[in-house]
Formats: sequence, structure tokens, C-alpha cells
Amino acid sequence: YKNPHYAPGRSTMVHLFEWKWNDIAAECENWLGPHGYGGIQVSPPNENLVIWSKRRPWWERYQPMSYQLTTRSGNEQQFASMVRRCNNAGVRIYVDTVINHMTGTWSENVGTGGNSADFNNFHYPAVPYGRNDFNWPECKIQESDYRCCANRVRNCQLSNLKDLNQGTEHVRQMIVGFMNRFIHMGVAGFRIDAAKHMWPRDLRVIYNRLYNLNTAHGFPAGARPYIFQEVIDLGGEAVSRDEYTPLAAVTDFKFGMELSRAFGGGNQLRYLHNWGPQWGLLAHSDSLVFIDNHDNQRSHGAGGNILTHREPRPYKGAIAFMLAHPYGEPQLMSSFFFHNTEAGPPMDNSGNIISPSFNTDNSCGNGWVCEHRWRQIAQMIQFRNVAAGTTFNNWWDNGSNQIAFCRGGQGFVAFNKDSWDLNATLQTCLPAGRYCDVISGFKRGNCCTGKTITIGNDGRAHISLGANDYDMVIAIHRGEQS
Ligand code: ARE
Ligand code: CA
Repeated sequence: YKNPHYAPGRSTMVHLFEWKWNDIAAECENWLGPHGYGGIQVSPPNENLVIWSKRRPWWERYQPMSYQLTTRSGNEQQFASMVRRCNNAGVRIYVDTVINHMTGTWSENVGTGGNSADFNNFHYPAVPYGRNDFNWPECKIQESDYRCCANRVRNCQLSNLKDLNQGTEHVRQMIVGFMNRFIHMGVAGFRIDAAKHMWPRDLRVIYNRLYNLNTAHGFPAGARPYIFQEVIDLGGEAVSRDEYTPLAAVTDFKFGMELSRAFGGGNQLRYLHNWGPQWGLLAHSDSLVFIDNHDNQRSHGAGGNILTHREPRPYKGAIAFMLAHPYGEPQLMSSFFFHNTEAGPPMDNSGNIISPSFNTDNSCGNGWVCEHRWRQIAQMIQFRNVAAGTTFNNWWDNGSNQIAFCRGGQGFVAFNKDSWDLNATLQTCLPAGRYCDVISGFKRGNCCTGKTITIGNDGRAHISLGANDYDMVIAIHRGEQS
């Protein structure tokens, strides 16, 4: 369950938060496929409660009404066609799976598929679920429970949402059936929402009943779905990430917190020389890593001082480090602009999501940020693909915030977060030649629109990266030699 099963030569998934299925299919063909992306995490595809009283917040999608595949992102047929088109473009789909709970506290009670439920009687006819499928008696998770009481974290309600009992056979069957439908349609795996709030022993039963990935969509015979479990573990809690790593991969929230601190200014870059498990991060093969996610970019979830698209310079620095460094299975966030933390995606007056538009410089319009289309980010995807499987070597630092490292004869990066210029001749691991920096520009024919870096026969190169340069990174790799 720890192999994302990316198509050959690809890596890195992007969370296309609140995108519509048809738009994702086109994005696979027009951008993600051609730029070497490995996969996409999509928003929950199953019916959710419609919450007009809060102007259709983004978080209504975490309140399941049923397992019918009708949401603001599209219907089942559109979902299936997206998976097919993306797999054809070499890009995998991972489903955000909300199986800890059902909706149940709101005054409104109609879902995106037109179904409703009788919350007081725990009756969800469109699944169907009834009273015996939920943890009882009802209790609500308090902030203090996270420290003391694993039982309460698992069996009480997260945000007052009706808590399913995954220990019962009926609930297991409904969940397994739900997930297997996606595998049949060709998805490559799942994000398990709120995994911390479910018992590992129950999750194990569920995972083991999943189908192998669909060979008709290009997966090898016998391949198991990639599963990454959302467990927020910054230490000191009753529930630990170590209970989940024996099952499948786990989201590592320390990763983005520490890199945000380093690139945001709270810590020096030189300390990153031993980045990885020595920083308290998960073992490499267990970890799904990211700088920000849809929760903490708006102070939900673990929250707190996370770099996002709103601080582009250090954010691009942190992302370049994540993608250049071999540690972890990386995920990018692709956002919509928001002024308040509850606001939903760009929508019209009827609540329909408005598709992104695309500008001539490849950026998005209509309220979408599209970090995955930023040149400095998209070109680092190629860097990671070219450097895949190589070693981490030739670390250099100046004793504060200028650092550089090389990737096994394939790529080299340098960063400058100091307030003075970096001007140094550094040892790389690349063959002699002229390379085009993929951060400041791109290669067009034989010409480089950004900085050109020349590596001598001794593997050394003069690197200059001004304190006031537009970006704090230089990155070169074998795929962009001139
Ligand atoms: C909304 C309203 C609530 C209301 C509820 C029910 O905000 O006021 O009671 O609806 O009507 C998202 C939003 C929630 C939203 C929910 C349902 O973030 O605000 O509630 O959708 O619409 C914990 C969990 C972790 C969870 C975070 C948010 O452990 O699993 O809280 N993250 C996932 C998703 C979220 C989603 C849900 C789960 C629910 O990524 O987007 O919620 O499906 C410490 C602990 C953490 C804890 C954190 C915050 O750091 O270590 O474990 O995270 O505190 O409490
Ligand atoms: Ca639970």
C-alpha cells in the first residue's frame, strides 16, 4: 500500500482542491501529463451535505450524505471519464476518502445528489446506514482528548459529525464496496481522511478487502492501491503515527512545518544537511510529504505558520527543496484564492463551481491559484523525474543560509536565503557543459531564457544567486543542457 504506482519516469502528485472532473481530465492532457506529473488527489467524489447557510463552504465536502458519486465536481460518468483520460495521459488519480463519519449536525439536510437523512435517528437511506452502524452513546471529541484518550479520539465525534463504527460488518462492507468501485474505474489509490479517528485494526480489514488495481488501466498485475492516511502527529498525543505505518503510508505534517520554518526565516538553511528521519520525520517509504495542505493553508487542522502561495518567494524555495531532495513522496497543493477561511471555491450564484481560465503565460484566472502551473514549480517536477533513484551528494553551505547539493550526476540546486549575494565556485556532480537554470527561465530551442550555468571539466561551476533575485533558487539538470 506504499507504492503510488506512478507511470514510468513520473513522480509527485498535486491536490487539485475542489476542481471539477471535466477540468481535471483536460488538465491531465494539457498540462500535467506533458509536464511529467505523476498523479492527482481529487476532492471527495461522493455526495455531501449542501450548506447554503454558510454560502457553500469548501468543508461541506467532508460531510458525506451517501456514497453516490454526485458532487459539485461532477457525476459518476464524468468521474470515470476523467480517470480514463488521466491514465491515458500517464497521470494517476487518488481519491480523498471520507469514511470516519457522516454528516449530521446541520439544520439543512439535502445532499448534492438530492438525498437526505434523518440525523436524529442516524438514518441515511441512500447508503443505507442506520443506528447500529454508529458509535454509541454519542460523545464529542474535545481538544484535551488528543492528549489523553485514544478511545475517545476513535469513538467520539470529530467536529460533531456522526461517527461510523468500522468494527461492524455492515459498515465495513459499505466502505469496501465504495472504495472498490473507484479501483474498478481505474484509480491508483486513496487518501484516508481522519485516519487517526479510526482503529488501525478496522482499517487493516478494510484495506485487505480492496481489489488489486485495474490492469485494464495500465497497472501491473497484483498491484495494491496506494494508501496515505491522514494522521496529524506532531508528537505528544495519545494516538501515534506509528500505529498506522504498519498498514500504509502516512501524511507527515512535520515536514511542511519544519521547511516552512527554514524557508520562512525561523531557522537556518544550513541545518537541512541531514534532512529526513533525523529531523523526526517518518521513514522515507512511509511518508507522504507536502508544504501546505487544504486545512493548514487556512488554519484548519494542525494550522500554524505554514508557507503558502501567499508568500511566493519562500514558498517556491521550500517547494524546490522538497522536489530536489530525495526524501519522501511529495505532494503539491493547488489552491483557489480566498479571503476568509470558510469560503468555498469560485462559484456562480447557483453554487456551481466556475472553471479555471488559462492565461497566455500559463497561469490561471477566475480565482484559481494553480501553483502547479507556476514555472518554478512545474519545472522542478522534471528535475525530480530526471534525478529519480540517484543519491544525495556534494552538500555545501556557507554556515548560514546559502546551501547547495547535487543528485547523483543528474541535477544540482543552490539556495540563497541570506541578505547578501551568493558568489562561489562550487563542486557539482554533473558532467561538464552548459546548463539552463529551470527556475529563472526555460530552454527554448538552443537558447536559455534564464541564467546559463557552465560546468567545467572538474565538475565545478561558478554560482551567483543575488539576495534580491526574483527567486532564491538555481536548479539545473541533465534534461536541460544546452
Ligand atoms: C465543520 C465546522 C464545524 C462543525 C462541523 C459539523 O467547521 O464547526 O461542527 O462542520 O457540521 C473539515 C473542516 C471542519 C469541518 C469539517 C466538516 O476542517 O472545520 O467542520 O470539514 O465539514 C483534526 C482531525 C483531522 C481533520 C482536522 C480538521 O484529526 O483529521 O481536525 N482533518 C480532516 C480534513 C478536514 C475535514 C475533516 C478531517 C473532517 O482534512 O478538511 O474537516 O472530515 C490537533 C490534532 C489534530 C486535529 C487538530 C484540529 O492538531 O492533533 O488531529 O485535527 O488538532 O482539531
Ligand atoms: Ca471514529
